[in-house]
Amino acid sequence: MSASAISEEMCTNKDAYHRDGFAVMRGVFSVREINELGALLDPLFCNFEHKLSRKIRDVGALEGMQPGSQQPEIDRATLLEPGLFESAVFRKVQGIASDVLNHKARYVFDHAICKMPHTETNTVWHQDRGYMKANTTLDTVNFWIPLQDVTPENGTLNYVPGSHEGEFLDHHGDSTLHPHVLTAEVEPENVCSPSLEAGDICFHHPLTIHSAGPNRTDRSRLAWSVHFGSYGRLEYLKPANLLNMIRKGLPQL
Ligand SMILES: O=C(O)CCC(=O)C(=O)O
Repeated sequence: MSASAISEEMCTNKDAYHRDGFAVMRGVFSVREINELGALLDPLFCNFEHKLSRKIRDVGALEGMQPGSQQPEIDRATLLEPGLFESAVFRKVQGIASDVLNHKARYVFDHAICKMPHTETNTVWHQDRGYMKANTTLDTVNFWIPLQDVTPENGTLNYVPGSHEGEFLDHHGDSTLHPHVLTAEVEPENVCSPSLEAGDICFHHPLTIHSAGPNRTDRSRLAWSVHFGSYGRLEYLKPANLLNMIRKGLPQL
């Protein structure tokens, strides 16, 4: 898709984003651009069981299952492969994020999640803000970039439309989940699960409630998530968050 076609479509997408808390953009990347992204991400998942760390885990490999066999995840894949910052996908998505934020978009965070073939692992209901420290607000826009077609059968995202207008929910762990995973108690009546082709993207607000189901197909389902904000990595230290940290640190008077 050309830059001018993207900006034309952007008005509609911004309206959808503000109304629903998420938007879908179709045909953003060429096959070549998606292949370039795959060539950077795929090697990071090799020998996965030898790479485990605080940022690298398999949230589905419970009860003795082999790490890497269910839902391997890598936080800040860009630390392992800085070439991701130079990719066409990153550059285009940063441009779209600037349009959504009405401000130059700076990188805040990224993670890559692979649902292996026939994994029953769910990405449980959450708001992305649930993974932030309490009282930390991030005014980011969070992109989800699948590297192949996605449908409910292989674990596309499920969104609760309009949930970004609601409250920040309590997030907690659960004895049936990997220790990294946090979830919110929700019983949504209305869920939207967009089917996308490789080259399409979704983006959502940090308070939008979402999840993703198992992968019931023979192919793995890889997606790269990238978050952008006006303050970049300093988003965590913006004045509102610093004030909260200071308040929390002060003794009760
Ligand atoms: O890829 C997934 O399964 C979930 C991704 C997600 O929840 C996110 O990027 O916010």
